[in-house]
Amino acid sequence: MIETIATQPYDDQKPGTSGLRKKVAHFKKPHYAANFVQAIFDAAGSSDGASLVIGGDGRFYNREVILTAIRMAAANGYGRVIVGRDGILSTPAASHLIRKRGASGGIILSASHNPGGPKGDFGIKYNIANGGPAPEAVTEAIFEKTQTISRYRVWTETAPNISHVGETRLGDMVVEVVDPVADYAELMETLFDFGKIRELIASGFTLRFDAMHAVTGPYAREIIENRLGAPAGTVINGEPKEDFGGGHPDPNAVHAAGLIDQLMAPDGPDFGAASDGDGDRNLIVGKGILVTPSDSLAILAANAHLAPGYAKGIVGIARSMPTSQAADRVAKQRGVALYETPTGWKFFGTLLDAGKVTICGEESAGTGSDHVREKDGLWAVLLWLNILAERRESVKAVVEGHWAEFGRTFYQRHDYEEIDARAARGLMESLHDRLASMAGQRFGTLVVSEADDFSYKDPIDGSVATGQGVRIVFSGGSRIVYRLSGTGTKGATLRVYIERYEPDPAKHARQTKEALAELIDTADVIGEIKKRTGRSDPDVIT
Ligand code: G16
Repeated sequence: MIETIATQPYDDQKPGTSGLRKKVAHFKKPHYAANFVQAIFDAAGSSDGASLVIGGDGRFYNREVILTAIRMAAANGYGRVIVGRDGILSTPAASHLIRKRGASGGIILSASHNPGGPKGDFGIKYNIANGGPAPEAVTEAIFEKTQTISRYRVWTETAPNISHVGETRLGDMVVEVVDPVADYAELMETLFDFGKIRELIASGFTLRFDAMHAVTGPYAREIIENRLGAPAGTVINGEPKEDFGGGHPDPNAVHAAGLIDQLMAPDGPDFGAASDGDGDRNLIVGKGILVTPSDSLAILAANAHLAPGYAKGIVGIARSMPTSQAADRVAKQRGVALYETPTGWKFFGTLLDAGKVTICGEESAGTGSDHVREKDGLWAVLLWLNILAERRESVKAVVEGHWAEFGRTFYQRHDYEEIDARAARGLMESLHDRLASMAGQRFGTLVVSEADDFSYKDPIDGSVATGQGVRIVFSGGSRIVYRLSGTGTKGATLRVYIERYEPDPAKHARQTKEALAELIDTADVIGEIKKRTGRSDPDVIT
């Protein structure tokens, strides 16, 4: 039976860069999650008989919200929900399921790389029928619905057990519980030469995959250990935990420091990788070398043709604006298009659907292709392994070879976390006010050639996104970009992205910090970071 529950709007349910993210305690406020789910259903339009995919990264509160969402889907006219066993689906696996099963969309419960547990973060994200994150027009419509909501509908009976694969019913709706890994693993086998990678591993190539106690553990064990023959124990921290084992499931130099240390040891493995809370981010590290996400994108784009799924070559590359311009040089040399989009995977969807690009990537450890409509952590790891299996060179040799051919782009992102939101807004406004007078100004040896606030017109659907980050470009092409994160849950996070191109191979071995020293100092001078935030150093450098 359908029950209609009276509720009242919350004024803070505006989705950020990737869905709605808040502290668990915030999500536990009366009707908070249900309001948002109903707003999704109302904004998504007709659900009559449609299929909906539901899953999450297994974090604390995942199961409760999934069971509520199932009961609400039954009361809102869906014909079928497809849910991962125990509520588990990595973000790329959910994207694949939506596409494969022709679902009208999907609800993904995750706060990605943010910490989990009762004191951690939770999140709800809606993906549309192409498998990708809802575009701005849809997230705006969801937000509008949250502002006027007065009731939500829920099926009165409890939801069926989601711990066993199979089909049951809730009212007129079928509840189909699926193995979260099977379809995804099958897709990976169509893209990569598993035989070649198996041979590489059998020849003594050693690797380690850190699943950070997050959702990728079961996927990595099945693919890397069972299907590719890596020895048991290759996947570490492979049990998904509600609080990620107390860790911060963000595969970067700070939170995956243990893995990186292993790879820096002379007797360490040949290849290391990690993924985040919901399995869409990746970290790639070779023996003695950490690969930046921006370099990884460029290298994957330059070598993708070595994997069977991309043997015909790529048609284009898209990167988010703050991602380094290393991929642009690959696109130019290969004669394929390069698109520069705002931060957020949702901006790649139209380009992928229109067949304009094959590979996309972001500095925030995301890379992916047209196989799904999300970034995909394990996909990046498997493409790297396929490339290494073909080239039979070390990661270091591949990276240095790439720099020798295309030049090196030194790159760092500095994050100032949980700063006062007003101070952060003031900093951005001040930059904005000074943009018009910036060109021609000199800072040490650096001369500003252009300064703007990035805006983007989607070449496919014509939609416009403004205020996407302040860019200061210097003659010679070096850049400093300032923007506020759209994924944090406390205060504001200022991100400062710094890059410099170095064509001369004799200078490629320099330390990044050294190569960027003048730009790093200048970033503080122009951004007035210390003065406005009181912080003298970033919390995280990636
Ligand atoms: C999300 C988005 C990415 C974005 C990242 C960082 O990733 O999907 O497209 O690059 O956030 O965004 P921000 O700089 O606004 O914090 P994830 O892995 O958190 O879903």
